[in-house]
Amino acid sequence: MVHTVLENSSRPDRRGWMSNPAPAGRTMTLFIILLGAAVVCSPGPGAYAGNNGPVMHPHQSGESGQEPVDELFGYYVVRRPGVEELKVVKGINRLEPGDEVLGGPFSLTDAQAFKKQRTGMTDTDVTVVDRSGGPVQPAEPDVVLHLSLDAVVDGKIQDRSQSSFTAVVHGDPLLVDTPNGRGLQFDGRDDWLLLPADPYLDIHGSMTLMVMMKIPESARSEGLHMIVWHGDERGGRDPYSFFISSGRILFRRDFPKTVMVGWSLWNLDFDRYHVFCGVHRRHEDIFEIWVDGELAESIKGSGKISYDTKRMTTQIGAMESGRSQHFTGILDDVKIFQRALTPDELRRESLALLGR
Ligand SMILES: [Ca+2]
Ligand SMILES: [Ca+2]
Repeated sequence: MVHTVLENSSRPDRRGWMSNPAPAGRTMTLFIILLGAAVVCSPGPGAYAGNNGPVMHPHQSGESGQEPVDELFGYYVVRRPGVEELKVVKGINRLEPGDEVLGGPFSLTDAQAFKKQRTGMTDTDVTVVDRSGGPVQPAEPDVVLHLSLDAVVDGKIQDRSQSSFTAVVHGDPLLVDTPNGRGLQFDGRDDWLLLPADPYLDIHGSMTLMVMMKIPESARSEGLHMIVWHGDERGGRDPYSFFISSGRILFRRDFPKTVMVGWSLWNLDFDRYHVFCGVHRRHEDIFEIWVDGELAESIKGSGKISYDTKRMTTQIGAMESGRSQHFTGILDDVKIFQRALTPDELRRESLALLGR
């Protein structure tokens, strides 16, 4: 069923949305069918274990300087049976039977633009519609995880990003009032959250970690406090981690050669909530720490993750499945983006969390 519909659909050329579909679209469509079939036929969440990982478009990383959008995790614009508005779907494995793919894979921004353009075309084709409505809602930039930590239901926390993950709560972190509704207070002993192994969180390229939190003054001098960790049982093989150690906040990636950027918490106002970001700009080989929307530290560093990461999980507030580095303090919001946010976006997102 999926196959029939996809075969009938055309895949517009990335550089010419308005033009007629190029002949190459046919090949691409077939490729999507094959890839789609492979994903659809694979059993359950472990589907990626035996595969070769994301397939990149060799020509998409070209002239524009934009990062490549891969077939598995890019955004697609689809017409879904029974749904009037065109839909933007993230990831080819989220296509549903009957979906007609109009374009993709795109970055989120491109997908929104494409959707808008197609919607406009349909309107003029069919009937004249007054389009003097409000401004276009800005799209949230490639966020793959957003835990607002406002509620815990049956020991679980719902992710608010398009990924719709469920985080499992371990221990008994306390729900407390925070600037953004509520947050979770971790006791530093046995409280932590587990997210599933999923390709969305298995980020190898550019990324942004963003956390709004309040930490006790003791963090200035003592202890190891894990905030966000991605890894498995192997030491020194952590694709990303964000933590406090010896009075510094650190963003680290093991390639496996470690690259780490840190910033001293010595002068931090511990009575307030702060937004910390760890950013990796792969194309520029830069690692950054941002504090409350300002660049605090940056270093040059590069590497390509050279080990298997497919079964790795993401954990909040501890590492190694809750065996070490328990976080002490309050987490209000945790966000992960699968690209490096621009300085403007970092400022805007941080200040929005801080309510300024
Ligand atoms: Ca919150
Ligand atoms: Ca506890």
